Amino acid sequence: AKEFGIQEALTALGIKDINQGTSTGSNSFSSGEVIESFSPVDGALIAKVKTTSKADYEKVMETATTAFKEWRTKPAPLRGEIVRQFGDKLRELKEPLGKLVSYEMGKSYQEGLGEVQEMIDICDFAVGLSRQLHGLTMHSERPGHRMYEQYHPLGTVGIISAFNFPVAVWAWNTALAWICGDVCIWKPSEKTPLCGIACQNIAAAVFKENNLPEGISCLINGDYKVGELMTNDGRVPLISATGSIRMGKIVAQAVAARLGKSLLELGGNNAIIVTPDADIKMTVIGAVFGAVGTAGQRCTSTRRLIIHESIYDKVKEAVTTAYKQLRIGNPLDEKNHVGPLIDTDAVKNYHHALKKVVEEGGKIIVDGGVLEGEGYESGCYVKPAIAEAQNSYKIVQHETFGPVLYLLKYSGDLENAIAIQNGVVQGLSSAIMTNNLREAEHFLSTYGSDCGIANVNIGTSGAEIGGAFGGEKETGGGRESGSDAWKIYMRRQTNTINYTTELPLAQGIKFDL
Ligand code: UN1
Repeated sequence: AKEFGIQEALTALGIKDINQGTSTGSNSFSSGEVIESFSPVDGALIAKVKTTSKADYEKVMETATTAFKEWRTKPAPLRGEIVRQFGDKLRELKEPLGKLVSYEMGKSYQEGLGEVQEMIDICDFAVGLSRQLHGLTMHSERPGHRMYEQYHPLGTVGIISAFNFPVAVWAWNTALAWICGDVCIWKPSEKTPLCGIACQNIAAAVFKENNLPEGISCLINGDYKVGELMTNDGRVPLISATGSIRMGKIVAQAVAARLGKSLLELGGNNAIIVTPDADIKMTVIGAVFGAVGTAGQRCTSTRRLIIHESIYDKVKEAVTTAYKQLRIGNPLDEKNHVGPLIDTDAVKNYHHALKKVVEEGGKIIVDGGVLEGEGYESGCYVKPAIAEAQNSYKIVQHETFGPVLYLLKYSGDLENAIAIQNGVVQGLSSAIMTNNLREAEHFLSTYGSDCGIANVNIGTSGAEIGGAFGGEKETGGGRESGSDAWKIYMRRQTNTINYTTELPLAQGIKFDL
């Protein structure tokens, strides 16, 4: 890590004493047990971080609640100005933060930088939005009455994020929540706690420079038990949770039991349909980046290629040839395409998938395996694998967070491919590769893809922040980031004002005294 300037990056991000238990910002309340963060890049212990106890959590909540009382009174465009400054700080720190993401999580440095770019982009988006939190006006049915709606801040937003996008997902939520007038409490993944601390430091500096309470952004650390403090807490009106379907079901039930709101961003099982009219070169780029980018650990990663039988062999050949060119190794070294998986548990899940697909009758056509030897000491580097399979296999129905791509064959019409594509419980991202207008429009129609994201001649991953991001079915139904996703961070109020001296009732009801 030394030669890639990790120590300098940590210093730039205000992270000191990393082996002493880092406590910064609102996290200074942390007094619980210590968690350790190991880099999957070289296996080194990079941090010990104190977790948040129940008593610490109460203090964090108090800080957030007090901060909210002040923050909600600031005009939204002023809140936008604060987010603008936060975005500027991210521009300054893009390289060190991108490096930390790469080192703590294991994605390529390019993708680490890309993740910070998503943060910067959502800040810009939120700044503009801070002058556009529009409600409608309606015509009242009563004379001398005016009716309109306004959007008010909700209060404290709880954010639970996953290791695979350790900084961007927080920013999508927080940039919008902040301009909406909310304060945030964030529980980052216990696998990437330093990324959380780095982001908290950046936000805290901006609030301090503006004489604003740091509690506008709060951090809590630990595993799911710390998350449960928020999901069960009636003082947190909205929980935005990103992670597995299993986690999402638990969170959704806890939040629903207290009639809170949840925004769920759960698993995907994303497919690209390759029709006889596909451009093969584009298909290969989209499919390979989608399947091996972030070592297959994006919720938008391409898991299934659904290929028409007439071009099946050609596509199979082109994709397997491309796999031979992949360089696996230290993600900070820009000549490598694929970095490590997050930890050795993830390696086990990857092995399990390769074993299962064969047991169910599939055929491995690009071999997997763990890499050993110099540079691979962490035990987390695996070879991206490809298997020929059937959509009905249990393992194909399941999201394995790793670089395993399934090739599925379809025959006949496009509707057969769409039935396969939709024939899973998840509904996040989907794509079709075709130059045929009829096929493209069919895929996007009401009887086409059932996913939250449906692309034409683009892969399944790498969505832009300007659109609403999320999916249907067991993906959880939430929408984050662009479009009108901001509305979930606010409460809507309908206001009717009578400016006459009479009090006529609605629906023409007579009530004379
Ligand atoms: C995730 O994997 O949780 O569309 C988010 C993409 C990225 C975001 C992925 N913009 O692949």
